[in-house]
Amino acid sequence: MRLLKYFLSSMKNIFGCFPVTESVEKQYAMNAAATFVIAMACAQLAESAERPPNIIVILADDLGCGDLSLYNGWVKTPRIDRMAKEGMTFTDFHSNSSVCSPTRTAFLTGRYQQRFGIVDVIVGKNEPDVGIPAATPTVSRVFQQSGYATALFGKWHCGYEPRFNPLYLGFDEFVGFLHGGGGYHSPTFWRDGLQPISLQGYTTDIITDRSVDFIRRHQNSPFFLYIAHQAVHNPYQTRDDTPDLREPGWNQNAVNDVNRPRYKKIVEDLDQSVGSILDTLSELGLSQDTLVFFWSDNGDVRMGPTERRPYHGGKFSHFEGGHRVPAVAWWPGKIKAGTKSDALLAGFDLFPTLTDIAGISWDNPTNLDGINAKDHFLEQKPIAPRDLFFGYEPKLGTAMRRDHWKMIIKGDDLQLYNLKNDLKETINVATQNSEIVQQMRLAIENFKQTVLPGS
Ligand SMILES: [Ca+2]
Repeated sequence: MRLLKYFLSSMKNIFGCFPVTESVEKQYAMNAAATFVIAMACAQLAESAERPPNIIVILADDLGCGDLSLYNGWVKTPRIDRMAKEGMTFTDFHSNSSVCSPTRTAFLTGRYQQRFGIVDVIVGKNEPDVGIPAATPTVSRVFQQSGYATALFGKWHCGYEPRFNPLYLGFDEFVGFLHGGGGYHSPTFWRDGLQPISLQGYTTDIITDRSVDFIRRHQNSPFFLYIAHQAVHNPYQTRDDTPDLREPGWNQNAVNDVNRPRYKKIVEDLDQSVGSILDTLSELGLSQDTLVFFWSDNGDVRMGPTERRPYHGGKFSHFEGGHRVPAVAWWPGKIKAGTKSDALLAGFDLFPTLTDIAGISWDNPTNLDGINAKDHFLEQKPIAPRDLFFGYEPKLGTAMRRDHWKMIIKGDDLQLYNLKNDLKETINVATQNSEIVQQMRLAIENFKQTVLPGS
C-alpha cells in the first residue's frame, strides 16, 4: 500500500506540478528544461522497485562544535550523541557561509549563494528584491516532483517577500518565519504558507510538534522534511522563563555569564527535539526507512568556554570556527554505525547527495556546485580532492580550502594556514609557501568571476 501511494503520488507530481495558486504558478512556473529533466528523474525513480527513503534535514542555528558533547563540547547532548553512535559523524563539514541566509541558499540550491546575490544576512522587509527566485530547481522541488511529500517547519531566511515563499520553492507545507528570528515565546510574524498565523508555545516545541505531526501524517509514503530550528540563535529565552523574562527589553542577546546557562538550556532543548524526531521514527517503524542529517548553518557565537572550542573564530568569521560545523548522518542499516568522516564537505553537497541516495538519478541540470557524496555516506568511499570557497564580500573577503590549506583574502591582506598542524589558524605561513599562495590566489580570483549573480 505504501509503495502504491508513492507511485500514485509520483505520477501526480510528474504531470501536476506546483501546489500553489494558479496565478502564481503561471508567474513563476519552472522553465521547460528543468521540468523535463526532473520529470525524467521522477520516471526513473518510479521504475525502482525499492521504496526510496524518507529524508529529514535538521538544521540548527548558530550552533558550534564546541557546544556539543559529541565534539567534546561543554553541553551534554545525548540524543545527538546517539545519532553519532548509530551513524556517521563529520569533522570537516562546512556551512557555505558563516551566517544564515547564504548557507541556507546554498543548501537549498546546491549552488554557491553568490550566484543568487545572497552573500549576507537578508534583513527582512528592507531587502524586498533579495531571495531565491521561484523558478530555481531546489532540493525540495526535486523531491516534491519525485513524489515526496515536502515540508519546512521553522526558519526560512531566503527571501522575505511573498514571491520568495517556500511554497514556491518546492515545499508542500511551510509553517515558520521568513526573517532571521524573534522571541521564543508565542512567536510573532510567523506564516502558515502565505498567511500570517498566531501560535502559542515555545519555538523549539512548536517546530518539533509540527515536524512530528508531519511524520505521522506521511508515514505511509516518502517525505522530505526540513526542520530549521531557531535554536540556538538569540534571544536567549528558555522554555521555563517567567513572564518577565519573556518581555522585550531584557538583555537577552548578549554573550555573557548571565545568558550562558540560558544558552545551555536552549542547546539541551534542541537535543531533546532531535530525540523526539528519532523516537517518532522508531515508534512508527520508520528508522530503517529514513535518513536524518543534522547540522548547523554557521559556527557558534562563542558562548561556551574557550578551551572547549576546537576552532578559532565563530559566526561572522572566515576562520574555521565560522563555518566548520557539527554534522551527523543517521540511517540505521544503511549508514555504518559509529563511523567518522574527515572528508571536506559542505551544505550544498546535500542536494546531489540526498537526491542520489533517494534514487533520483538525473543529469545535473542546474550545474550544481555541490558534489555527490552518496558513496561516502553509504560505503565510506573517499571524497576526491576539491576546492571549497567561502565568499563574504566585502565584509570578510573570500576564504578557500584546498586539502589542509586554508587561505583568507581581504583586500591586500592575505593569510595562509596549514590546518594539518595549526587547526586553530594562529600562524600565517603565506611567505613560506609562495607556490601554494599563487595557486590558491588564482583559484579564488577564478571563483569570484565564476559565481557572479545570475550565473
Ligand atoms: Ca545562523
